[in-house]
Amino acid sequence: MSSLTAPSLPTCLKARGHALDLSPEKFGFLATYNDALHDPEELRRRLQEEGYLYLPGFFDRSLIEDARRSLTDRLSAQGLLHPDRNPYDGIAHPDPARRTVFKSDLTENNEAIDRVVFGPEIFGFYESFFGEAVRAFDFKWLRAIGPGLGTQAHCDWVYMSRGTPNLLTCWIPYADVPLEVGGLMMLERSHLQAARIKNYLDSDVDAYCENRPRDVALAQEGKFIHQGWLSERSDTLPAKFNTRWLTAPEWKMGDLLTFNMTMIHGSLDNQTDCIRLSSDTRYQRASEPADERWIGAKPLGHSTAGKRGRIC
Ligand SMILES: O=C(O)CCC(=O)C(=O)O
Ligand SMILES: [Fe+2]
Repeated sequence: MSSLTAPSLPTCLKARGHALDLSPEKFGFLATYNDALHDPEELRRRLQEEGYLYLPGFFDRSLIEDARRSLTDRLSAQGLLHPDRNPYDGIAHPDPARRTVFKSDLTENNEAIDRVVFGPEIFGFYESFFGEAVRAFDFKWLRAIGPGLGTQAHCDWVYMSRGTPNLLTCWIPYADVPLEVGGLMMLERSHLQAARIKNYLDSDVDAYCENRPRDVALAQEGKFIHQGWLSERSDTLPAKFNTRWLTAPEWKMGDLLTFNMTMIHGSLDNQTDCIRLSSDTRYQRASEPADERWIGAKPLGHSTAGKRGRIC
């Protein structure tokens, strides 16, 4: 395992508007695992130990650049980019009403994105990791995080727990992302403290109480029963879990980060006018059950059809 040399940190990094403690006990950088890329047993061991695998430069950069172009062209066509700037630069439209956050529609019928997230490199990697044929969720999560707040701290399990727990998220940036633009952060070894957040991990954002009128109304409208955040205050979590937030000194196009379902993660706020583009997609053994909300030509997702009622 090797760590990148620490860059000089910006004076202030925020999550959901709150400054993070950047002291070395509370904040640091992800270890890189490229040395074990062709040693699946070692990768499995490290994933178990650390909860994530960070592989800088995993993809050929040109594949990611093509995918980026497909995204910025679509954002531009939707009037969401700065009208006076080159679309490929991904500069947000100055009108705050056009701020983007979650933009999975950009991935529909998008060959350049499919080439990355369903391509031979990524499938080869997961097949080697799992030791057998794998499948991906058909649904693709795409973030186009404009200037402002990043993603709240959460574990992915609460959104996708109806299939195998042996499920991995793959986070891929379609931009070079310096710390001020705000990429993903992992709460170091938080998967080893999963017992502490058992009630949270047992929740399912699409489960509702049939005997609670508020829940029924939300379910019928296809809205979240609860949002699935572990905390709005990422800044408080290193002290609570006695650990650190880890991120990359600068995410680069070509990087891949994969992590397990109980790893606590969130993202930094975006302090610039550049939109941060990234996808998160999911991979598992093809032989194991898959969460029905995320597979098929038109995944149910969190819609009414994806809700599950019970008497509470
Ligand atoms: O990119 C983000 O801000 C959040 C991504 C995320 O939650 C994930 O990859 O599971
Ligand atoms: Fe997530």
